[in-house]
Amino acid sequence: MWSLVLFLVLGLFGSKISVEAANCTIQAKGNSKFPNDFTFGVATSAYQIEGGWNADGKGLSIWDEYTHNYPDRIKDRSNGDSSAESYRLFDLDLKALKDLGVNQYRFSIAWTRIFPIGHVHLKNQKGIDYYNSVIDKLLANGIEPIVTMYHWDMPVDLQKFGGFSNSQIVEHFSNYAEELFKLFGDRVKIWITLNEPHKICKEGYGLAESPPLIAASGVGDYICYTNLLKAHGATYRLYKEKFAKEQKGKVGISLDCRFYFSKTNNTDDIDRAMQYTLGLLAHPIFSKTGDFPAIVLKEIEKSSLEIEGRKKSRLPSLGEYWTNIIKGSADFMGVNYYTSRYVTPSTEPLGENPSMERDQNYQLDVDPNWPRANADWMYCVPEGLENLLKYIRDEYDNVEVKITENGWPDSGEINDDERINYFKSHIQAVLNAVNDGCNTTAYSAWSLIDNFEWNQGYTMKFGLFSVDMRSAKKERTPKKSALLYKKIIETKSVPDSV
Ligand code: PNW
Repeated sequence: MWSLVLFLVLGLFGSKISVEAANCTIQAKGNSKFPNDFTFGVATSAYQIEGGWNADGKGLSIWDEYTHNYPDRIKDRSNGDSSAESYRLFDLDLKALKDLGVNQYRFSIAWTRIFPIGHVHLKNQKGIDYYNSVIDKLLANGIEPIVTMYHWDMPVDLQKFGGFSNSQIVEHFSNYAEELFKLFGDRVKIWITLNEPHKICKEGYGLAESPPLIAASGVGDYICYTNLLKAHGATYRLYKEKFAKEQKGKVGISLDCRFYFSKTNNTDDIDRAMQYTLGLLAHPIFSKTGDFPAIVLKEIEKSSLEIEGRKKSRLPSLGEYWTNIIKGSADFMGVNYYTSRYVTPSTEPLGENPSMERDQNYQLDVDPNWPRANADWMYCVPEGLENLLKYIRDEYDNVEVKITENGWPDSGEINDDERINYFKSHIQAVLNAVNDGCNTTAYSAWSLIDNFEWNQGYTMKFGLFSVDMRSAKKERTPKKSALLYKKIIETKSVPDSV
């Protein structure tokens, strides 16, 4: 609220806001130190760092297949075949983690490294050995593992049957998760089922921007959300029934979300955009009533029946059984925050009919004074993170939040001052939110090392450590931001200078 008012006031004096925003800063409010039990770490994902795409019996994932079959779709025609080679060189990552002094490390397990065809009856011991060794080395160094079960690398053999568009994925995923609990749950106490359902469903099953390349916006993405929510819910219930008592861990999910500002400070517009993005996943899991947000259910049903003449809503019903399984199915909310937008309702129908864009029917834009990164989607908006955490506090009963990703892309500079400004302002935004009663308990920066940035290949870097992808040794070299982050972790506060 405050920042919205502030923004409006500053908006009247254009010159002032450009100074504020161009520096990518935020005003500090309250206590200058994080609580003692607040933890800091870094995050990565398997396909982006491991390499060893076919090493030691690993099976194929949709990202192996996609990068091999469609090299033109990757900006520099690269792939994750070897990338930073963490499968072979995890000790270099461990050293970097120790140098930073992190409390936790969030990494993901490649499903096909342990179960080459996705089904759990075929196990690959070498893959199990690798993750056992990663987990044991982390723990031996006092670093808590946060394990993501799925960061976009669906086994090809399961994609053949539709991946998240086939409800059988619910059983496959929960079987996989059960094996992970059995194999690693004695030592792993923080689990994340799925990374960024929005990106999985919207880009993979709606816009065909990433594998499995399904172009069915407004239909395929909604089917994907439904199956994905069920897979998550079933996994959570399984953990509670079979493992929680003995293993005493927590299970959550990482949701990607931006904050939406309104130029006219219209809170209904803000809330509607939040419900169509964060709410689509968060409402079924974290609200008291469960199910998709009421406004989304109502509007999509109306368009489907009245405008398109369908028999039922394009947004599949979760039904009472699944609504209850999914409701309350997380011990914490993982939040991946990168940037924000302004939202303005459109007077004309937008996009194709049907499409998610048409359902949402709002225009998105940015403030010209927000500093932009070398990515067309990425602007530095720390107020967005503070507002997002406050929105979650108010909307979802102050559920525990762990920030599981937050970071800034550039071209790989060692003197990465832009990244430094981004981290300083965003970690300050988190502190402001904590000072304002938000139950945020952990922060993981994206990312430990430079890695394969999906369709952007190696042209866009997010690492605190640089990796020369062409060298055989793949040394990890700390950037200036690594020194800053080390200081933040040590002091649990945001320093004025590095
Ligand atoms: C994350 N946004 O996705 C992914 O989880 C990572 O694997 C990836 O490397 C990282 O972002 C950087 O791209 C997001 O526009 C990308 O708000 C963009 C947004 C959110 C999440």
